[in-house]
Order: sequence, then structure tokens, then C-alpha cells
Amino acid sequence: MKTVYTHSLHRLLDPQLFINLENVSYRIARLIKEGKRIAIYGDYDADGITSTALLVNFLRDIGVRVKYYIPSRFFEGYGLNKNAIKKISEVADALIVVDSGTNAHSELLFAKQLGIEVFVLDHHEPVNSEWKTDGIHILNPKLYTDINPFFKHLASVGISFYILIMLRRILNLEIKLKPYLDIVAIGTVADVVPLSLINRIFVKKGIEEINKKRRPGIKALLEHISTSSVSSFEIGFNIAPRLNAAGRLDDAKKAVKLLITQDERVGRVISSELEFLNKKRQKLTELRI
Ligand SMILES: [Mn+2]
Repeated sequence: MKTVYTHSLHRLLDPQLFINLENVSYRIARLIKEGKRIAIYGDYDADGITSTALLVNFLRDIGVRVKYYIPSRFFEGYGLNKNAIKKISEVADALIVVDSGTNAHSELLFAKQLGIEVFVLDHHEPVNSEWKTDGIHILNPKLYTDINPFFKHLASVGISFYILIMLRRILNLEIKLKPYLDIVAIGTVADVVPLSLINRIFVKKGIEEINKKRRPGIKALLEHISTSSVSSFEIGFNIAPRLNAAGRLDDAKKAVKLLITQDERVGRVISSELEFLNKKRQKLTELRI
């Protein structure tokens, strides 16, 4: 079994080919070495939720002081806002924005002016092709025409996983990355990105991890889904809608908490709440038809 897994993860494209990945990872690695406080700024859909949870889990697992922020769909809307940035700047030295940020130049500059180091891990199309970085560390494969197209197909959670691969290399960590692929598979399937080479490997290996039910929140969520073994169908039609229901009707932070908790009881409580929210969402959808 071990050779199969090694072989398959080795089929991932060489991180060196991912333009700017190494630069951005070196900066993050340096912050980690200096013991800086890092905040992740996510989004309320499944890709934003999973990207946030992936980075929070990994950074926490290697001993980094990490916090996260998810804007409210109702009160703040999509992407960065200056009020949130102001609050974050009081408790963090660095901000990593996931699944948004590419076109939020003035908000990113605002964060920088407040003295925090700013990173963007995103896959949204740049609106302005004359993108100026102004000292902001941005990793978005869609900024480059000469990058391997497989990188352009990554969801934000896949881009974030490449950061993990690079951080592991730079910081010489012993930590295994395969157990994090459950979260990567969920975000990748939920974001409906093309399932080409890298994404196919993420989904295939990630589904194996989901079925091991090692993460308390995922284990609890699966108890509400009547199937013995999860495939990408269950991710798309059962798991992703439950995560998205949190952001659509209540608070997406619940979905992040589900994916980062190490407590079985917390996992059960949140998964029941998500179950309720998802049923409510289904009823609302029926009423609209
Ligand atoms: Mn996305």
C-alpha cells in the first residue's frame, strides 16, 4: 500500500514549477521560525472554508499561533473588508487571505499599512492584468500565462496544499501531509474545478482519508449520511451542501470549527447543527421552485 501512495503523490507536479510558490513559502516559513502570529482570512463557501481549515490545522499541528476569520455573508459580504482587517491587525503579525483577495488591492494595501505582512492564496481571475504586488505576497496561478495549466485548475484549497508541501520541505518537517487530503478533496470537489491531473490525485487520495474517519468532525458528519463508503458523489451532494449551509443560513465559522476540532463531542454537536441548517436550506429551495 505504501508504494502505491508514494507513487501517486509523486505524480503531483513538481512544486518548483509553480511560479512564485517558493518565494511565498519562504516568507511564510520565516514568519513561522520567528514565532509570529498568523491569521487566516477565509470565505464562507466550501473552498474558502476548507482552505481556512487546512491551513489552521497544519499550522496548529506544527505549533504556530494561528487564528482565522470568516466574513459574514449577510453583514460583510464576499472578500476582504477594512473593519475586519483592522481587528485582525490587533491580534496578528501576518494575514493569509484564501479564496479571495486577488482583486482587493486597496484592502490589501490597507492591511500592509497597518503593519502586518500580507499573503494571498487565490484562484480567482485577476480583473486588472497590470497587477502590482506592492510588497503583497500573492500566489495565484491565474496571474501567469506561462504556468502549467494544471496549476490553473487548482481550487484555493489545492493551492494551499502546495504551500504545505513547500513549508514541509523548507522547514524540514517530519509531518505527513496525506492525512490533510480529506479536507483538500472536499474543497476541490465542492468548488467544481476541472478534475485534471493534480485535482484527480487530490480527490482520489483525499477520499481514502475521508473514509478512514480520523478527523472527528468529518466522522460525525458522515454519521448523518447513509453510506458505508464516501465517493466524490457524496462529497458533492452530501458533504459540501452541509458545509455551505452554515454560511448560507447561519455562520460559516461553524463549518470551519467542524473541520478543525479535535474533540469528538464538538464534532457531533456541530454536525447536528449543520444537519438542521441543511434541511432548512432544502426546504427554502423547495419553496422557491
Ligand atoms: Mn474557490
